[in-house]
Amino acid sequence: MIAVPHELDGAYDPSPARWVREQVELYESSGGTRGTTLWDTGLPVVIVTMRGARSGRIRKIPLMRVEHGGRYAAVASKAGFPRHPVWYFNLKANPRVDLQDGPERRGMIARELDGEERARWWGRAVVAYPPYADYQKNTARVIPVFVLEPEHLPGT
Ligand code: F42
Repeated sequence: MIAVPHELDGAYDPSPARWVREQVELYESSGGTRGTTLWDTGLPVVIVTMRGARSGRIRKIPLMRVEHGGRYAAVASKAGFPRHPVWYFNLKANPRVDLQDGPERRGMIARELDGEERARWWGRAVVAYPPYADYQKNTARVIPVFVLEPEHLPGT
């Protein structure tokens, strides 16, 4: 039998930020049972695995869990930094990602939102993680919002 390589196979470069790298390690090594919340907030996070826009290497980032009907938002807030996080450009270049939500991992396609659809998902994001609203107030950029949709969503 011929093994079909998974699209997101390849060399993994852990984040240079220690707290980010350690959260990814704990989340994945525990099968999505530990390291699944943001510090002491108790609010859930997911892990998004993607391919780097320039290096082609594998990157993994925790994001707040914003789920609705089997789809997820990815909010490129970077705590209200003046510039987009680097991963924003990775998702634009390589929208095929894996999303791990607790023990479940699925292939997803990332699509940046605008207009009414962005506004709807922004509302859901702020409900899930209220500090997003402060991050938007503190930066001149409009914080990008992606929806991550399963490659094969039942009924679509
Ligand atoms: N960040 C958010 O933006 N939103 C969230 O909701 C969020 C939640 C969250 C929860 C828990 C947690 O632990 C972290 C959380 N973060 C959240 C932080 C998030 O995981 C990212 O760490 C953060 O957004 C910063 O992303 P970044 O891509 O800017 O990270 C930098 C520090 C980074 O990793 N840089 C790499 C490096 O080596 O310097 C580059 C990685 C990269 O992707 N390189 C690309 C490539 O091709 O490989 C392109 C390089 C280029 O120059 O174009």
